[in-house]
Amino acid sequence: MKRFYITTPIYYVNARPHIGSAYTTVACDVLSRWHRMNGEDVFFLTGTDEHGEKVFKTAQQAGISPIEICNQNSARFEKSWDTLKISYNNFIRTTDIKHKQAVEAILNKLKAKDLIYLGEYKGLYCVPCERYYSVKELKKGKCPFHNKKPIALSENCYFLKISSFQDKLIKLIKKKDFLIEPIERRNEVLGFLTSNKLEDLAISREKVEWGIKIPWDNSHVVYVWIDALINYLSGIGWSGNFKKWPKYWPANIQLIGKDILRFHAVIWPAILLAINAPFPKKLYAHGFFTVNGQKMSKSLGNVIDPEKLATIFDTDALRWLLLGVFPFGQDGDISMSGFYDKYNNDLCNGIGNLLRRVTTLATKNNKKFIHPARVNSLFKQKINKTWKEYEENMNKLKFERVIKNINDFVGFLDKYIDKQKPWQVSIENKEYTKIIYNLLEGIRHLSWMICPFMPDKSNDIFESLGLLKEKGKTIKQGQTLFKNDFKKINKGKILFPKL
Ligand code: ME8
Repeated sequence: MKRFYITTPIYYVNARPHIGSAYTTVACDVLSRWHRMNGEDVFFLTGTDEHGEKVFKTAQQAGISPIEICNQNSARFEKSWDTLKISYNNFIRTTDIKHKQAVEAILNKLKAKDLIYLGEYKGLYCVPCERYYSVKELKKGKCPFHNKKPIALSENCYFLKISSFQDKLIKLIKKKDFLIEPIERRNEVLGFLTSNKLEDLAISREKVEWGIKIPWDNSHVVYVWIDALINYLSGIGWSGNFKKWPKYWPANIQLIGKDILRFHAVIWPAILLAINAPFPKKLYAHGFFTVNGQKMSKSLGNVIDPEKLATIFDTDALRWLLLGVFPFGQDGDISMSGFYDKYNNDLCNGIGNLLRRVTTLATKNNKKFIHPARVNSLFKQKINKTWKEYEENMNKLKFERVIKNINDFVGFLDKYIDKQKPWQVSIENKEYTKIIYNLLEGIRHLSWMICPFMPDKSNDIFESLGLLKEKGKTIKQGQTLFKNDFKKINKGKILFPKL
């Protein structure tokens, strides 16, 4: 069976889940469900990043221990992901003992290979980012992401010799053995790697208490980013065997936001090269969104809680809205008015209204619609074409285009009703049965199409078509054309009430 391993970043546990982390996680979930529908053996990993100075400070401010903060906030992430119907296979926490063992094993290996040495670091450190910045990288002396002045740090630390992997990495990216998408992000990484000499990386902190200790020197903890990246291996059960990688490794897709591209496109691959591990097949960095044109931040008070949104729109609809409002991979803007518009257009007046129209026509006189000998060839063409485009777009992570393909298909079905005017045809007439059969078959396909985005609404549609058995099928079985009978149709509930 084909395997598919997909990961989200692990989110900082000192913050609450917000619409940004929900965005990446929902995208991974849609892909996971799509690959499962295709009969693949999917492993979907997400989790929380629990060490470092930020967590320590948050705990101090709250007057509780760091692990208590981690337990509380990590549970919040799990709860939010449950609300959003995230079908993860494992939720990794970097405070898990197994993760610690994996980190220690890698550090010991790097040391044994003489790739680690003790030195002194002088630099500008941004605590919210948990990273050092060079003067060149700052914007007017401030962190480009947090708009805060970094602090000048000088401390002893261990360094990882990553410079020796620079040429190899450039080759791998150029040869597309390590795919970075979209193309702009690949160019960004190649531009960086070809015009800068990689500096050795500081991988420990001396004055930080909350972290995994360097195995041979307990006065240092592992730099939180090195600790965090290793989750992609420990999260699938790897705990230190360098001869046997877990069955799901390498990852098929590592999905991240573009803010953490360099860690995943340079540092993580350098570590993998150093330990001779296979590379993830694809790294995809999506864009960032603003809220009403503004950056989302605690100080502006515009951080959106996905659970609150889910109570307004319902979770399935929210998943659709998040991935449908702007192209994945590009930057965009979200707003409540934009969500309401899309909800009303695509869902309430689109899919919901279509389903109501068709089930109303189909439940007149309790008729059954048994698959006919003659089917509408235009329908056949449209369904096949829609699936073809859908699959291409889905496999390229062009979620908003998939959503457009679906909307377009809904428009086609609506137009078919308007043109055929079944209300002018007698129910007893064979033509009536044929029109409605075509429509029901179209809606059955529609229900499959929305399934990765809106799993429960998809089930509701199958239920009103009297086809609950569809749920147990793979997509290939579901995509067969005009083979189904519709014997127990019911109007069902209103799927998307007007808001
Ligand atoms: O960086 N638009 O965790 P984090 C789109 N722990 N996506 C957004 C977003 C926005 N406005 N805001 C956040 C970390 N994201 C590290 C990762 S991985 C080994 C360690 C998403 O909690 C996006 O996916 O700050 C981004 O990469 C991630 O949240 C950052 O999450």
